[in-house]
Amino acid sequence: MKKLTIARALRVALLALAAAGTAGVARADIKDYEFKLVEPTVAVGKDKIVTVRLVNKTTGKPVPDAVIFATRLDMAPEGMAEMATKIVAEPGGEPGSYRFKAAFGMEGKWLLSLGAKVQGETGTVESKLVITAQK
Ligand SMILES: [Cu+2]
Repeated sequence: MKKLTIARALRVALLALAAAGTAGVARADIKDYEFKLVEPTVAVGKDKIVTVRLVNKTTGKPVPDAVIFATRLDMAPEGMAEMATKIVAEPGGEPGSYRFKAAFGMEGKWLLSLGAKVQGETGTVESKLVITAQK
């Protein structure tokens, strides 16, 4: 009885390993994707637009239709992680580009944290980008 369970567990593990190997060959890894800021700076004030581009690092191509499920914008780089501002997705932009609208109430470095799902890939892309707000 116990022997049978071990044999079964081993078979499941081997199957999982084989599947992982195949997946690695057949498709890109989620780690191959990254967000990049189109502009590293933004003006201080309300309703400022931040544009990021999602690219496949191995091909250099933009990646459209990603689902952004998490965003946060705060002043962590300035030691003010608690100073967060509202950020909302903004329609428009080229395929592979993603726009957000936010209020930058203070000069300095802001940290934009993004979580996204890419079509056809398992796992999530997580990026932290530093934007400098200036007058
Ligand atoms: Cu601040």
